[in-house]
Amino acid sequence: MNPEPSEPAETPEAAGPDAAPAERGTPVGRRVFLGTLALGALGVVAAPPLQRGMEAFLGSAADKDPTGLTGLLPNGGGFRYYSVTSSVPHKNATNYRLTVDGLVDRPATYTLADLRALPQTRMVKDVQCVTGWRVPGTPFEGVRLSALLDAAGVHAEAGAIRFTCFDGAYTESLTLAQARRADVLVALRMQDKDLGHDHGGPVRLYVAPMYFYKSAKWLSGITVTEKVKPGYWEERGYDVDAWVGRSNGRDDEPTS
Ligand SMILES: Nc1nc2c(c(=O)[nH]1)N[C@H]1C(S)=C(S)[C@@H](COP(=O)(O)O)O[C@H]1N2
Ligand SMILES: [Mo]
Repeated sequence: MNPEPSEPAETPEAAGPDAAPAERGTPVGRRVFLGTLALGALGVVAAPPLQRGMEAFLGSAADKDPTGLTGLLPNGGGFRYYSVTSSVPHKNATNYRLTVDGLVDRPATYTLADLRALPQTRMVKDVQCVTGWRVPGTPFEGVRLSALLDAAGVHAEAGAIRFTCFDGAYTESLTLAQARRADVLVALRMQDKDLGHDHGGPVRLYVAPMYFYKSAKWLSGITVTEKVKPGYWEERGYDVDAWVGRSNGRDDEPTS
């Protein structure tokens, strides 16, 4: 699998690991045209689950925006919306829960209020997607993952973390050493605002030194395991160790 589609028209993004059944916020310009071509090619090249997701997205987008131009407007932030599912339940302070379990002494379930009550860390670093787009100087704020791991009491034989999401499909992984880095957050805020639904709110992972696919949105589970189990895109060809500029055949400037 080519980890770096050079142009969507030649290598539709839907065929690559960043295939986005619902991608919005594409900056106006050449990519808009190419992106539109890529959408046109989808029916031919997409795997059936992605195709279903795209059809669902196009259907719902058309309901709200008969001009079809919503997806072509700049979103002001340079981010693109990605989800591997066609819809994701909305969670808020009332019904959001994050579980920490697996090889730990003290499994725990956190509400949003619980997470907000813990010490918060703010970092400003670049975001880099493996398909090429980059958003410089993005503030993220939340609880260090290492703090949640320390609170849980990780067993000596543990070596990795598995992340699960309330979209019901996406997964990610880190080694325990990566997970303990000070620049890995369970993020509650992004761009100095509470994380909105589209960016994975109310809680997403933020792995600053790695390509953005590691930063699982709609985070609902942190399971301590013995070994790394590759995540959603990693099972589909992306590098498990996703250091920016040192993986996936790319040479981007490091983000931190
Ligand atoms: N649950 C979930 N998390 C996810 C993804 C996804 O599809 N589902 N996509 C990943 C990829 S490839 C990127 S580039 C970023 C996109 O984040 P954004 O939608 O906030 O721009 O989320 C990452 N986390
Ligand atoms: Mo991505």
